Amino acid sequence: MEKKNFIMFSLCKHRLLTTAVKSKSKSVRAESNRANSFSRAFPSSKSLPLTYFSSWFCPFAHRATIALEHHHIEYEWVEALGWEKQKPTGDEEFDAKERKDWFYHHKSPALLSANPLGMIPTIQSHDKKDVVTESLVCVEFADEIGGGAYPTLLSRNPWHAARERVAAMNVNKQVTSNYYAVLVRTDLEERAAAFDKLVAGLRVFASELENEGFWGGRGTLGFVDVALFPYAWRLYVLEHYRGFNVPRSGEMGLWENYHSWLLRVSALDYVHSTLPDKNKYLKHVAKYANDQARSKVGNATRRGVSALDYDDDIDAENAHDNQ
Ligand SMILES: N[C@@H](CCC(=O)N[C@@H](CS)C(=O)NCC(=O)O)C(=O)O
Repeated sequence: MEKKNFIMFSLCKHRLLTTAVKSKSKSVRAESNRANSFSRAFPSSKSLPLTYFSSWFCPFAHRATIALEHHHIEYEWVEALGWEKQKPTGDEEFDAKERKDWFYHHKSPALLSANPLGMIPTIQSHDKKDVVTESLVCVEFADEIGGGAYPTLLSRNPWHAARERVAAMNVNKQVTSNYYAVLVRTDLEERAAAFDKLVAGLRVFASELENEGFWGGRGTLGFVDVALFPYAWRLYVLEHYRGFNVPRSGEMGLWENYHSWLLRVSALDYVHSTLPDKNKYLKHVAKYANDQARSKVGNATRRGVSALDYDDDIDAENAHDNQ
């Protein structure tokens, strides 16, 4: 049903990255009646795909990908972030004898022109006039342009939707930021404390699961599920690098419910097709686990604040510290 073409674009450092252009076939769109609703939402860009700056490894972007796929929204995927090892040039304001194996992001020029912060996910309109950033906002955006052929991820009931937004913010606070803390912090006790907080966050999430459904008793995938899933799916890396395991069972079936939810979401066709290769992702995460990653979330976590509290001005100063 889906066709993937590959185009190339050149990066600022004259590098080349492969960019997957992903689009839904016309028949799928006809089937879902989405074309009509799409043209209602975007009268000037009728059936022209969105540009989706993303990256195969990014759990934040994974949220946006799932939301776009859920609604069968047509998009062009631009693989916009890469990594490169940098050696000191001698001009740095730190001792060039320090380690030389830090990884920095290089970014597609098109991403930087759409979003000067160079963050993904970033969704850009076909005419390049509008952009959407921030993963949770991208998920809501997908709901808004989805056209109604598929259930919205955020409840239509404003009371429920408000509760879901708060729960998703808690996922960020309790799970997302502690995921990075467990990987990046070097103090063993801090790592263990961060993992306990992460498990506490999963417990709060799982307390809203029923046997067969999704968060909050929904019958279909929802906003809070999408907020957590990319992290929940990636927790095997904490077992691998740190030896920390999410409980398999206990607490009156809470953990069994949690794991069956994880399997249920992973098994949805349109989610399954978005999962990265497990070994490839493990290798990618080694940069974080070995204190080599110099990304915004990595730098903020090393500074001892939430991964989401990145601040380029402060973090640029600390970027070369090992702690
Ligand atoms: N708060 C953002 C965080 C997104 C984020 O940190 N994305 C990472 C990739 S996983 C990024 O774009 N990093 C660029 C950088 O570190 O310069 C969101 O929810 O979308």
